[in-house]
Amino acid sequence: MSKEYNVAILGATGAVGRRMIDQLAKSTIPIKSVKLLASSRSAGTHLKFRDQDLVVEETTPDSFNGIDLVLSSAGGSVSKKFLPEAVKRGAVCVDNTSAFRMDEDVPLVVPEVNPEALKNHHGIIANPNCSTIQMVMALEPVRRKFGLKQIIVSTYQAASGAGQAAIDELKKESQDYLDGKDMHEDAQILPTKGDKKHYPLAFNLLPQIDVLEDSGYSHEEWKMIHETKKIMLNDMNSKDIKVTATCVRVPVPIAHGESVYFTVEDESATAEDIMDVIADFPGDVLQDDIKNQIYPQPINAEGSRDTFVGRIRPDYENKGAFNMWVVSDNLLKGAAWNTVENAEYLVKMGLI
Ligand code: 25A
Ligand code: L14
Repeated sequence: MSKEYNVAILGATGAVGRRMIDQLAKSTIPIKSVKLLASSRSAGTHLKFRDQDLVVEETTPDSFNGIDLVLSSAGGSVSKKFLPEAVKRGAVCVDNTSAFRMDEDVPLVVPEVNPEALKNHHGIIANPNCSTIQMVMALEPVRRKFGLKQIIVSTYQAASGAGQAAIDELKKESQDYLDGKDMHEDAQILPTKGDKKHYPLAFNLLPQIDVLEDSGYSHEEWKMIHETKKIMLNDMNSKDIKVTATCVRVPVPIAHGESVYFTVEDESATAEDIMDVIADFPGDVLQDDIKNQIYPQPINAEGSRDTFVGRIRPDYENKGAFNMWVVSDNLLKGAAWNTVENAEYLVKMGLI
């Protein structure tokens, strides 16, 4: 009989954790048991896994006794505290936070793009940032066929990237704005929880995601640059593809958009060629029919595991250069689904 796994979800009550429960329920992983872990705030909460009623438990190191697989999304500091404890107890962890992504011995994996990297794991596998995942999903087929020289990306990121509380904040601000009330007091989390100032997102745009660094870039922009290089080139500082990013929060609850400008090595590539390789790539859906006004939109991407790509067009003033528009559900392919998909690959590849 094939092995069945004891699975724990750390951060089970969050925006990502709840979707992990759902994605795990739909996955091909043979499951013996599921344990839901969160902070003391949520202990005692009842949540469903398939038709089982489960009670959320407060996380302690011993929560991981007997666990084979951990899926985690409770913030970087929680992962740093608990995942080494889980590994010590024999578990393999797929972590959705930024805690371990840049560690040498931690694979950073989008299964369609670099599944082989999973073989090098030492107990922890990192899930990339949501914005990075959907960008490399769109660009990897292009890189494989035509080579990539440079990427210039601007993001249009949904509030849910900052968790369930940020979605709630956006809704409250929107209602207050429509009611003619001041919404500045509603802003408690965005642009980023840990920072000194908070600004309303409703009817607004915030060009800050995560903390701003002395370099002038936000940490989210830094992550997009270095994670892309680690995933595509296995070297976070590689110079083989030039990458730069501007990350902007927009008042959309779920699903990120990205305007991606890129240049390819093979300058004979046409926009139609780019469309063809993207359409053939597993997990990508080409939505590019300008005659019929078809292009990707966040409200249509919400709830789907796919990455949607459209508006592919050449830069007529530069050879081998293109623009495109990429949309995906940041809580699914950007987080919960990519995490569960990594776990499916670990099982399929015999790596747990
Ligand atoms: O900046 P950091 O530290 O990296 O944190 C990142 C945060 O962003 C989310 C996630 O928030 C995370 O906490 N996140 C991370 N990666 C993400 C991604 N790729 C991402 N979001 C989108 N895309 P979250 O709110 O969605 O989920 C947080 C989960 O972590 C649990 N948790 C927190 N501290 C913990 C812990 N688990 C174990 N030990 C700890 N010390 C957290 O559980 C949740 O499951 P919880 O018990 O704290 O309760 C969550 C419940 O409370 C509600 N809630 C959230 N915020 C507030 C709130 N209620 C009142 N006031 C609030 N401010 C939620 O609705 C939920 O029911
Ligand atoms: O690095 O606030 O995975 O939108 C992804 C969501 C960082 C924060 C990560 C957000 C997080 C980001």
